[in-house]
Amino acid sequence: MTKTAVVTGASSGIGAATARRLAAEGYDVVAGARRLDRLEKLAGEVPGIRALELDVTSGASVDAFAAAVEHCEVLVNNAGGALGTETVAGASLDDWQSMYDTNVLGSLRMTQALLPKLVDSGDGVLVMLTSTAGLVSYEGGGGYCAAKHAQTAMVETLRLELVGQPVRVIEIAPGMVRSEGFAVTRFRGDADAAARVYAGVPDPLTSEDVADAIAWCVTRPAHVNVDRMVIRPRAQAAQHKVHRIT
Ligand code: 8X3
Repeated sequence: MTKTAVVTGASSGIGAATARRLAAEGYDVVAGARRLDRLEKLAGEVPGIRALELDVTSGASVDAFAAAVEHCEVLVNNAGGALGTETVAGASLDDWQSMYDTNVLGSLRMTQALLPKLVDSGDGVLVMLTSTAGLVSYEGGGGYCAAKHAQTAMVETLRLELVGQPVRVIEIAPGMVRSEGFAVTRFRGDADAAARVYAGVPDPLTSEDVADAIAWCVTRPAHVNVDRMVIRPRAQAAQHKVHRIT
């Protein structure tokens, strides 16, 4: 029986790259996202990917999605993102609420919906896409850092709670990734501001680099749990220590 991998937020960036990569590894991939047109394009290009509409902020959508997944060996909780760069003092409550709902509660909804199938598979893998923003904080990143720290806490808790059950719990924490859309969304569509994030940085990570890391962790033997993989470009030694060529 071919194993099934579910990837959320699969219409672009790390999610799309992960869907492609896991399909290449031989999984049946169920790719979920709100933008069905993009998902269907991806599914049309890559054999082994099925497109299924998914809004991780909606319990009804998550339930319908999970009901359409017969069995599940891998769940990649990737959907999420950053909104805004305001200080804590100046931040919008709506932005914080939205980031918490997508990154944290979205992952929680998906985990609750598919965990029984991961357990039933006898060799399940749950991957949580956090960020280096889940490990350290930085100015202007308050809401995103808070949400990512919450996901880090969730994945650590889950690993404790699931010990003894046949499910690996893996956290992938990328640093600077030049992925389609991430910075543009954060800067509310300002492409110039988004481009400045990566200005002069030789070779930020790509979505494919992160997908490669995910695929490596997922395809280890069942007894090997990579608890957390922190992955940054060589040019980023730490959150604030970035080499730029000017
Ligand atoms: C993205 C990494 O540095 O923009 O998750 O917070 S950072």
